[in-house]
Amino acid sequence: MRIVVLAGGIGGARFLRGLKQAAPDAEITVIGNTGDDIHLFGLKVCPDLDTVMYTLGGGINEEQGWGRRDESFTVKEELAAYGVGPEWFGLGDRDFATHIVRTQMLGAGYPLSAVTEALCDRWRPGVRLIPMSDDRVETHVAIEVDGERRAVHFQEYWVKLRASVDALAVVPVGAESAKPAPGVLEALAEADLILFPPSNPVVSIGTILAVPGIREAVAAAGAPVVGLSPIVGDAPVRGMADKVLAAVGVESTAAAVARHYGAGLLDGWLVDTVDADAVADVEAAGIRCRAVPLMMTDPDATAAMAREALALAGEVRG
Ligand code: FO1
Repeated sequence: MRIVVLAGGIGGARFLRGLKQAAPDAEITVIGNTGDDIHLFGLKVCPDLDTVMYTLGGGINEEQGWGRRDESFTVKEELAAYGVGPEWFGLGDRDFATHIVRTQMLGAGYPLSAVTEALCDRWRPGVRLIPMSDDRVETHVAIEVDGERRAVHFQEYWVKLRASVDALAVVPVGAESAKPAPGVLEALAEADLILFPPSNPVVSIGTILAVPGIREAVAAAGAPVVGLSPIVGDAPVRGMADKVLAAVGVESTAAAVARHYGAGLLDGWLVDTVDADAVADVEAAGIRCRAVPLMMTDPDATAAMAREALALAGEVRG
């Protein structure tokens, strides 16, 4: 069975671990968000691609959900000693090696998709990880500080500011002229199932869908499209998704996110049992909906969620 997953960072990566457990024989292709990418110290950092690669490859810092386990920060300390910032983004020594290899290969002319494939040769994530595009796309957030409006890089908004100020707009800079990376459209066309994991619907899945051709390919795909709500009980399970949802005028509820994607994209939507009252609303929008436990408390719970998504896909396909 060929499954394609549009994934962002932590939520998407954790879900993929459960999906692999639930469907061990499936051929899984992950279309990874690159809007979070940031250039630091002359290096290109791809947080969402690395979170998927490290999580499925066994190198992730489990508590954080990002970065490497058994990490040290000597290089970071030395950079700070030179007064070279930013200090608010925690790059560890082991993680630096990934960014050095990536930047070296990009500098040698390899596209990001080839670089990602090479990095995955080491990590063996057990899925095919393709960036949404080989072209540069960077999500910027418009905020207002001291009465003046300015745009900050997503990572500055997310990590430095902790999303403490309202996001007035979220802009995937460069998306309009980006092309899907090689293999992305083919994977969507050939998929037996397309999944939207509980990633951020705006800055992760929304950014992937903003690359011209990808939203259309998902909508036109013969495969059923099933999503899992990242919002449980009117609040994001993790992160500050509600902040960026507000920026695009979507209220922070499981039903609102389903409607945001729309019946043109989604065939099925899973909400958590606490949001069972949202099922009728989602079904009224033309999207088949079921209420099941959606907390990824451990790999078995996540695998159960993935099985529910597979079951719902069978229902809508039927
Ligand atoms: N998130 C934080 O909250 N603080 C950090 O210092 C931080 C550093 C970092 C370094 C590498 C990397 O791949 C991810 C990192 N993240 C950090 C997480 C990152 O902001 C998020 O994973 C995504 O961009 C949003 O999903």
